Amino acid sequence: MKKGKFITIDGVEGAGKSTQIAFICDYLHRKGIDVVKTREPGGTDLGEKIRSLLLGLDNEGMHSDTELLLMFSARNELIQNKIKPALAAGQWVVSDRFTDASFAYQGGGRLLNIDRISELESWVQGKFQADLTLLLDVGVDVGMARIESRKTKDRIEKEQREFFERVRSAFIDRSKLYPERIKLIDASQSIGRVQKQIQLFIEAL
Ligand code: Z5A
Repeated sequence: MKKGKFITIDGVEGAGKSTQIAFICDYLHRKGIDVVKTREPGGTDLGEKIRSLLLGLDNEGMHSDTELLLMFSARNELIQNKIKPALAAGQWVVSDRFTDASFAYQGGGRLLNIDRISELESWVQGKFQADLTLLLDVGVDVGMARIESRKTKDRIEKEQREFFERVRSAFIDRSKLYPERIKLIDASQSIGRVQKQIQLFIEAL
């Protein structure tokens, strides 16, 4: 069924995901590969509505379980209606964030039970996983400084520094757990150096 490749990119705020996704898509296009770019939460009409609920400041009292369930609801829409059809048609899919973010933000940040997140992962994904995950790792302070000039913070961005330290640690733990799939890249380096490493991983894929 799956003819294309599925690449995800993750990391804390300001790690450079959007910057590097633009590079990846351009690189794949130049190789003659038909690529679909998407993001989480979101990426479908319904998913983008769920994203607004998740990140909107009018939902500040949202329960952590609700947050987790909404992440996986949006993910189900994205997998079933966009990612799987594209991969079956031979396109490559590049997603700005995916399930590792739920383990990092809801598991690490919100301290939700990892087994429950794994249950949802099995339910929504079965054995479906990314072929390659690029984890851009940068210190929380460096990442925050990079996005400092943005005017507004969304509901999750308003969390305390300790929350993002836990998120970062959870991401690193996952890269140790799944070294074949998750490639940890030092994103404190220049944009060009990060690109060079990404290029090597994509070539290998
Ligand atoms: N979330 C969750 O909780 N659970 C889940 O399961 C999922 C998501 C899927 C979505 O936000 C939020 O949802 C996110 C996690 C949560 N919450 N938070 N907080 P998002 O992914 O849409 O947005 P973001 O994480 O806040 O991304 P970002 O702030 O846009 O960061 P970025 O895309 O990684 O960075 P960037 O825009 O590419 O770069 C930021 C700036 O740094 C820009 O000026 C660049 O030019 C500069 N930059 C980039 N790379 C470098 C290097 N290497 N050196 C110097 N400067 C650089």
